[in-house]
Amino acid sequence: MNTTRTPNTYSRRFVAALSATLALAMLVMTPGQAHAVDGDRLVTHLRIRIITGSDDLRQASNAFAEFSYTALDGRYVSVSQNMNYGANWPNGSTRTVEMELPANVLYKNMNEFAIRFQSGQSNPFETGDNWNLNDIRVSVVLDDGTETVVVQDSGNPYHRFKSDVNTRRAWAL
Ligand SMILES: [Ca+2]
Repeated sequence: MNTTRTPNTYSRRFVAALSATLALAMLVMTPGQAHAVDGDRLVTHLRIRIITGSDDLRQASNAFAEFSYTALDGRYVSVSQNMNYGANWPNGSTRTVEMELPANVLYKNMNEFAIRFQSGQSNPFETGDNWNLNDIRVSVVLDDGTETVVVQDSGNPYHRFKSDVNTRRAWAL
């Protein structure tokens, strides 16, 4: 007779249903969008959109995107890219920068994204530059072409980079 197997099957179904319910509960409770992405997907590059407020990123100043992650062998890796290469980002402008990443960056192994500001002078008489970041949106582009927002903040300004203080703003990923 298979009467001994029936409860077993039932309980397995029950466990499966319970697991699904718990997984759903986790999805509902987890803030942000991270849960929507399979953590083992590869991140190929970042798409960074920045809106400058009422104080520009002056010519000769530089804004760097910094990204860190844990590599497959456990090393902590940090990469950096100059976003404007000394070009002026005027008041109220929107700029989108693509940042290519090294191979084998897993979505679940991302650690931090940051913007670092370096005040520059286009002539010796200029004082230090300040820069108002009003809006930032960073999305990761995965190996299957899908895109997920991982950083989104805005304000007026959201962050004011000054020549000598508050030169770096970081977000945990
Ligand atoms: Ca400025």
